Amino acid sequence: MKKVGIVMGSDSDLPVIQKATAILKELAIPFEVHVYSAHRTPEEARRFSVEAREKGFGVLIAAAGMAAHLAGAIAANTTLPVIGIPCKGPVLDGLDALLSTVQMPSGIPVATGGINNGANAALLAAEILAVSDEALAARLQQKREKDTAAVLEKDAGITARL
Ligand code: RP5
Repeated sequence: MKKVGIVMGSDSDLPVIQKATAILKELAIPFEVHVYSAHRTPEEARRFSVEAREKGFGVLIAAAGMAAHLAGAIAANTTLPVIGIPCKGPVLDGLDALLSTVQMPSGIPVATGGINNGANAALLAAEILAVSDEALAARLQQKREKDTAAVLEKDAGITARL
């Protein structure tokens, strides 16, 4: 099975990444996580993305905050799909990272999710892999049904709480 490669610009992004890895574990999708920065360790970030396809990755997730060019820098060196997670920073609340990640010039796409939304990045990665993996598609469907049931359970109990 293809792996999901996760890169974060700093270990301070870990809480966002943990939301993604929890879902990948739930769906039994193999993954690797690395701390590579587009500006602090550009050579390691470049090498990882250049070698990603031959190392068995099927989708890459890149999470970074502030002037967040990591996802674009990763996408520049691979034709694997890259999902960007803009991370919330201390000054502009993640709007800086959102615009830096989502506004890729034509030719190098980055599928950008919501600010700090590690969960949706993992789900989208799973959906991409499930295009050619029937067993994973079935696990995704089961998870969707379980998540729907959890919301309906909240609906059933909401009046009693008021
Ligand atoms: C980015 O700068 C990282 O992705 C992180 O979100 C932000 C701050 O990094 P630290 O100063 O916490 O290492 O490169």
